[in-house]
Order: sequence, then structure tokens, then C-alpha cells
Amino acid sequence: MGLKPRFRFRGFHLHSFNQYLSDKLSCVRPIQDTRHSTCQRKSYGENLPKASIVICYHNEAFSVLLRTVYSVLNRSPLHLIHEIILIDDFSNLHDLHQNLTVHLEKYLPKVILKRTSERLGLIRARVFGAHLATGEVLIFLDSHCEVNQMWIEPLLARIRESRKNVAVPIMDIINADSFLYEPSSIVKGGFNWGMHYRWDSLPKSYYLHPGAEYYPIESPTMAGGLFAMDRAYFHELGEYDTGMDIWGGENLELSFRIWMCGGRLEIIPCSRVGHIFRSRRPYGGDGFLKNSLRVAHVWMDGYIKYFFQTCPSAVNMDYGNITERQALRKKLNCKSFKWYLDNIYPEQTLPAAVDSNAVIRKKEKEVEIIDVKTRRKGLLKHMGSGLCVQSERSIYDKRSLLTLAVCEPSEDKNQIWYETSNQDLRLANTLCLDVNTTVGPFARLMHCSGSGSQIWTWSTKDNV
Ligand code: LR7
Ligand code: MN
Repeated sequence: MGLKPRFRFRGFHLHSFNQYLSDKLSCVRPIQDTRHSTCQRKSYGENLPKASIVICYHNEAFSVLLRTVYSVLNRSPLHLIHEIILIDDFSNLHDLHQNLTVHLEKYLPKVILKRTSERLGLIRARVFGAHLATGEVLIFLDSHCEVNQMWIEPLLARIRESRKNVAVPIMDIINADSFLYEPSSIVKGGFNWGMHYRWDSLPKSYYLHPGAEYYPIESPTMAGGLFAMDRAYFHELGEYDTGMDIWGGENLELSFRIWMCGGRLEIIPCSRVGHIFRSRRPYGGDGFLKNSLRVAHVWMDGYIKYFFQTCPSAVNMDYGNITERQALRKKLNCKSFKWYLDNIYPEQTLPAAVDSNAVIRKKEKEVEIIDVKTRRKGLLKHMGSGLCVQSERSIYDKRSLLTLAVCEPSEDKNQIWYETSNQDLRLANTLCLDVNTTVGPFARLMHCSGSGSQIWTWSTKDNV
């Protein structure tokens, strides 16, 4: 007899993915080789540097954590793995550290297991792990990944090329409901002025370039969880800002620092690593706003005003002491944020002037202004039919389809859309109108991510 639904739900509640299913799957399983065929024919020669893989976790599901470790052990040439360092960031679930130590005993001392004596948060936990490492290259992974065929060689080869290259794999998707491993399209990293990471699509011309399917792509930012970096260079460049708490912001901080202080950040299309993308973080604590403020104060010069314009609540927030990080920027002789925008992220646009929507406001009669500067709400009306876009099921249900229905502008109807300063359109402030381009394009509801697929602009033409 299977588990009762409430137990199945418990896994979801604890981890925001289908733990019940993960526990039933083998911790060693075949996955689709999502690389382009050219990658499958490439070889990277001898004498690649060896890597220390650092994986930090807080209350991770045991089966998912094991699958992460086994995928590394099974899909990497063992002579390239100097060690795997597992840092238990003070979990309080299922004796994780203890069970893992028992389970991985035969791999000791190649696998190193440590537990922190207090909750450090992922940023300080990674620094703790990096200090234990002795391999030439550091590779960080989240605790819910599966690495794919020959994932490590192309990353290490870029670092062999130059110690100042920081290499990021393509992040494939492990579906949080079905655990199916799905390929991702090739995109770059960017950010919006709310300091959220977003995926930016590549220009069409990119695909015309010979060798595009395997050649490294310069990326203005990285998502943060999965990357390889020369270990000495990681220390030289200032590790992480350990004044940051729990989660968030460190990925932009490191990205800016790499580019502005003489390094290079690249996405490596031949390296594929799956990651479980979930719609909510299940653990408590978040430092996102404070951490982002630290990033903005240290790295963004006068451009901080766009962050404040987008996030007025950050203006008076405490962000601790940043003098050490400012001194680091000086010591490393880093370039200006303007240089970064002009040279590394020229596609980035500045937020529209505060009141540029006046014309639109006149046209969209139903739109009610909540905050002239940043936000408004209203119906999304299809001009031809006069019908409104609404979610078919609950506004909190990500699987809900979008349909057209008779407009009924009352609060309990699933038709009230919020436009935010991130240029996205939200239902009930949680789910965003998103475009799926892999099998589409079609519109759907997705967890708000700040990605390019969720940015909407108002047409200023009549009747459009
Ligand atoms: O207190 C904590 N201590 C931890 O050790 C909180 C978390 N963690 C661990 C956690 O178990 C996990 O292994 O830190 C890792 C990252 O946390 P997630 O998986 O809950 O975060 P995420 O995947 O939503 O976060 C992305 O952004 C973070 C910003 O701080 C980090 O940079 C993550 O590494 C990053 N993940 C990725 O880039 C994978 C692709 C996702 C995207 C986009
Ligand atoms: Mn993650």
C-alpha cells in the first residue's frame, strides 16, 4: 500500500519538490544527454586541473542529495575529482549529516563531510567549504543537481586556458513534480533593477556564428549555484562577501566583481548540469534585500539610484558595514559600473522615467493606479472580443491555464493583474504572466523570476 496523500504532501511541503517520487527513484539513474552532437565529439586532452566540488545543503531531501553526489562520482573521470566537500549547514531534519556519513563511508576520504556549528546561510557555508578545499579548481553545486555526460571537462579546460576564466554550465531542468530531466535552451545571465537575476536570450545572430553550439559565451552575470573557478583566484578576488545572510545577491556580487576586476565569466554550452527548479524556497530566512543593498553600495556607483527607484523600501534599510568590501574593490583596482554596463552588458536598459506611462493610463480606463511610481493593477482586456485574461483555477495554482472570460473586475475574480516595477504582470502578487518559447510561444503562469520571458511592455498604438 502506498503512502497516504498527506505523507506525500509532507515531502512537497518540506522541500517544494516531489520528494515522495525522488525516494522511489534510484539514486543512480540514466538521464538524457542534452548536449549538442558537436560536444559529444569533442575531447579536452590531458592535464586538466583537478577540482574540489563544494556542495552546501540545509535540510535537503536525502535521496536528492545522494543522487547529486552519485551523479558526480559516476559521470566524472575520478582523477579529475580531487575531493567532494559536503557542508551540512546546520540542518535539523532526518540526521542528514550522520546518515550521509554512514552511506558514503566507502568514498572517504575523497568525500569530506562537515557540519557547521550554527546556521551560516549558503554564502558563508560556501566560504567555509572553500577554506577546506585543496584542489586546484573549486566547483560549487547546489544540493539538488544531476551532472550530465562530460560535464566537468569543458569547465576545467576553460580554466586551464586562463585562471581568470570563471565557467558556468548550462542549467538543465529537473522537473520538481515529475523529476524528468529536461534540456534548457542556451541563454545568458542578466539582472533587472530590482537586483533579481534574469535569463536573457541570445541575439539571433549568435546562432549564425560557426561553432556557436559549443563555443563559450560571455555572460554579464551568473545564476550563482553552479560554477567552476580557479581556487587561488577565488581567494585572490575576495571569495564572497561574508556580511551577506542566508540567500541571495551573492551571485550578482561575484559576477560584477569578476568582470570589473579583470576576470571573465562564461557559459559553457557543452557542460550540462540539471537543477531542480522549484517555485518556492522551503526553508526560513532570507537576506535578499540586505544582501542586494550591500552589492549596490559597493559595486554600482551612481546606478544605485535605479535600484532605489525600483525598490523604494530598500532606501532606509540597514545593510551593515561594507568598508572591507569597498577596500577590496580599491585594492583590486576594479573598473567602474559604467564600464561594466557599457562593455559587458550593453543590452541593459535603464528603467523608464517614472511617469512615462501617462499616455497609456489615459487609454486603459480600467487601470487603477496604486503607486504612480512603481505599480498599478487592473484587467487585461482583449480588444477584439472585449474579454479578459484570467486564470482558470486558483490564482495561486501554477498549473492553472489562462483563459479569456467575461470581464468582472471584482477582487475575488482571477482577473486582477498587477504590473510591478520589474515590468512583469502578476496575479495576486505571486505568479507571473510568462511566455513559454520552447513549445510555443504560448502564455502561461509561472513563479515570478524576473526573467526576460516575463517582461511585458505596453503598446502605445491605438487598438493594439
Ligand atoms: O541557509 C542555507 N544554507 C544552505 O546551505 C540556505 C540554502 N543552502 C543551500 C541549499 O540547500 C542549496 O543547496 O544553498 C543551495 C542554494 O539554495 P536554493 O537551492 O534553495 O536556492 P536557488 O536554487 O533558488 O538559488 C539560486 O540563487 C541563490 C542565491 O543566493 C544561490 O546562488 C543558488 O546557488 C542559486 N542556484 C542556482 O543558480 C541554480 C539555478 C537556479 C536559478 C536561477
Ligand atoms: Mn537550487
